[in-house]
Amino acid sequence: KLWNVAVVGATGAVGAQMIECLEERNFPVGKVRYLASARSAGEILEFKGKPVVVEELTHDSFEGIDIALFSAGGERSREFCPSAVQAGAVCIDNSSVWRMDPEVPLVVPEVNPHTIAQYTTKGIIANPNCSTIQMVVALKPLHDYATIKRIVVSTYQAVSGTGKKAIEELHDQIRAMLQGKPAECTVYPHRIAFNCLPQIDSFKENGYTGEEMKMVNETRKIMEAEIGVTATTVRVPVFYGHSESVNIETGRKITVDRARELLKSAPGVELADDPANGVYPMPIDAAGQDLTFVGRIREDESIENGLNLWIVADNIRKGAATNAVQIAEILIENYLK
Ligand code: A2P
Ligand code: 11C
Repeated sequence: KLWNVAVVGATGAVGAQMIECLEERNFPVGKVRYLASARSAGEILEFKGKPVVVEELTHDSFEGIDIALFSAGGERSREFCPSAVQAGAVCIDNSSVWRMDPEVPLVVPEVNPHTIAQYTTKGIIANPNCSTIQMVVALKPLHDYATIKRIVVSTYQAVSGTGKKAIEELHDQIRAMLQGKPAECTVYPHRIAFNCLPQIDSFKENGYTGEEMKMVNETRKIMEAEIGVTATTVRVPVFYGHSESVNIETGRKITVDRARELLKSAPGVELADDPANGVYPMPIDAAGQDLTFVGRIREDESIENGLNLWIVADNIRKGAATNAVQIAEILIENYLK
């Protein structure tokens, strides 16, 4: 059977990757519809070599659509997911607006695929934040073995997480600075070229940013456990691939060897941990890949049961588009008729 699929935000960084993932993974697509703002209406993109005209997103965009992949910002998801569901589609939404809704499953296929069953309540499945996805993919096998009590994470996040305009801003600033010209800042509050910004999203009352609180709350929902999580999220001048320094405290000991063994056979994980030979995960290797790379595994010698890990993945692929298409694959395999 073929399924009619709409990509909402088809002209964006994640939307473009969703299209590529559907093509690469040979998702059984019948009709495909590309939706974006009025600015892009009429633009011609492709699906498997055939032209597809981008249409303006409206409440009537979803007739005949079985699956709607949303990545056009939270406001569009809030306004248009209900219309898509009304028209009979299941939404897989990459924004943050539905993630913490108790009636909406928040899904990472390697971690909690069984929760997809709850999609029937609202017709929406939420795709988690990119930095959360890669962390839980790597931590789930360790949690199953030794029960994670607490996570301390610091991130090094690529500009592609902000979208197309931020990718251009980093390019433009680097070019300007190398030519001795001033760097213009429009997307970020400060220069990102040759800099690090300890702010992703806006600051909340507790002093943490939105991105930091997403890591706290989404991790607990996806792992279905009351794990203590504390995060510092930082934007770095990298185009693709988020990196994370992760410290975990567990209920029982995991040795480095055992952690490597568990991660070697874990779904979606590639162990890259041979420091003697200079092998460890880096964004330049993870970019364009669907796996989550884990390395630099060390015992935390300051506590009884703790580990340090370095976790890297392509934030646009596994962190967004690939995860959404994987959810769609499970949906058609096990749930939709
Ligand atoms: P458009 O290209 O027409 O602005 P990114 O995250 O890379 O910035 O991409 C955002 C995506 O969301 C783009 O496809 C963008 O379309 C889409 N988008 C932004 N605003 C709207 C809107 N008001 N209605 C529909 N799509 C929108
Ligand atoms: C970033 N993680 O790297 C953000 C982007 O909630 O899906 C994704 C925001 C989200 O900027």
